[in-house]
Amino acid sequence: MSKSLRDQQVTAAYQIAKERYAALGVDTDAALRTLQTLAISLHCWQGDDVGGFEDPGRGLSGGIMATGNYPGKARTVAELRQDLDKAYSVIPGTHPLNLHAIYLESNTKVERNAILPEHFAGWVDWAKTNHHGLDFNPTCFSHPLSDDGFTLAHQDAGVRRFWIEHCIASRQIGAYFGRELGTPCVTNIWIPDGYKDTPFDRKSPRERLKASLDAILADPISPQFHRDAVESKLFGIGSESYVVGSHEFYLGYTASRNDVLLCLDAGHFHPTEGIADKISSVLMVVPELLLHVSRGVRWDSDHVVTLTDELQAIMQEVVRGGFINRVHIGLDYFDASINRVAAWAIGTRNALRALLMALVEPRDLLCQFEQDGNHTARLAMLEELKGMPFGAVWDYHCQEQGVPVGFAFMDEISAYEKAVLSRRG
Ligand code: RNT
Ligand code: ZN
Repeated sequence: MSKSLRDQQVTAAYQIAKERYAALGVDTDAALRTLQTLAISLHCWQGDDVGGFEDPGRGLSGGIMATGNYPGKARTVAELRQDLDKAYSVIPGTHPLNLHAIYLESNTKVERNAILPEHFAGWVDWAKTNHHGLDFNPTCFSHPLSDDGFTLAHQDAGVRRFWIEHCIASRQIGAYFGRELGTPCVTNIWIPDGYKDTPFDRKSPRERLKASLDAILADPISPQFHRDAVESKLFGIGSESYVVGSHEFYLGYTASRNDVLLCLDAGHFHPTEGIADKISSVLMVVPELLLHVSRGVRWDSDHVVTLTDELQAIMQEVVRGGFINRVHIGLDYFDASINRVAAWAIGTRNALRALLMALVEPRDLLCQFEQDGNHTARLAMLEELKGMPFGAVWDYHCQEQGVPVGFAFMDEISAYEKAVLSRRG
């Protein structure tokens, strides 16, 4: 089929979909205008299995794990950027990149507590060229001083101090990103600290973590440039019995301060526990949220994001609650068993599709049904919406944004695999 014929079909399908939605009081053009402004922070670490460039020989630790050895992993910062450029080229919209401290550039070894903005200047140049922001994370794992499973909550004051300094240096880098790129950087602290087996004392590590966080966050940075976030977890590999930074710990901590974002990772709760219903609850007491959109499968929390009910529920809550300006959305998964560029594209496109599906809900109608106590009509409408032609709206959006429509994005990624990825040793 010729491109112009395909374009005509996509446009014709959109016109029909637009009318179907208009009949429910939904303006799809307006929904697409909103979608265009929404940002999903792409996680750099999908590109190289959370390896980074600090010490390429060092394995991943901290209770997280990328399994698989699909060929073509990025081995250098140039390769990672090249792969990211490819991924961004098949995703509609403008989206920040989320970096970890181990993705620094330096000719000599730099201790984690000595990282500086200059080590990330190359990333800033690249982000400027691509007109998007950067987010950041201190890397409190994959390091000799985290090998016993503790960092900010470590018993040893010297070890704690090292990680406190690393987190302070990370905030400075985040502030530099925000100033340079004109859009605030979210710097998210996640630590692996916890015990494999049942602890006797659950309190002391939490007291130490609180004191460490207070020290890290002591100097305020203008929210115009920078936001802090903290991420909880229920358990990890090697911290099955106790995690210091639990959900209650960080919810309480962020609620008590009002200047730190709470990060909810979709894979960090009980296997059947979703984060969607937490959004409107925690936003009663915390100013803003960071979401790590991920997909838990059994005990693992980091599968490529698919268009699940849970993903849709998360985005519905963000949109329905009017929380678009209070929720920062990022991705967090690492799959080394498939084409890594495709993994970025699939997950990001799904997150955007779920946002679009939420944006084309007939809000007024559903609110009216609910106000009237007409729970039958509410149920019937919510079920009928599942058959509405949002796919035609999404395809049209991709076409208008100049990115591949439908499965065609895989043609580009397959060609890239052949031309670039398969030639990497
Ligand atoms: C780990 C956390 C954390 C990491 C990244 C690499 O369980 O989810 O966000 O995935 O920092
Ligand atoms: Zn996470």
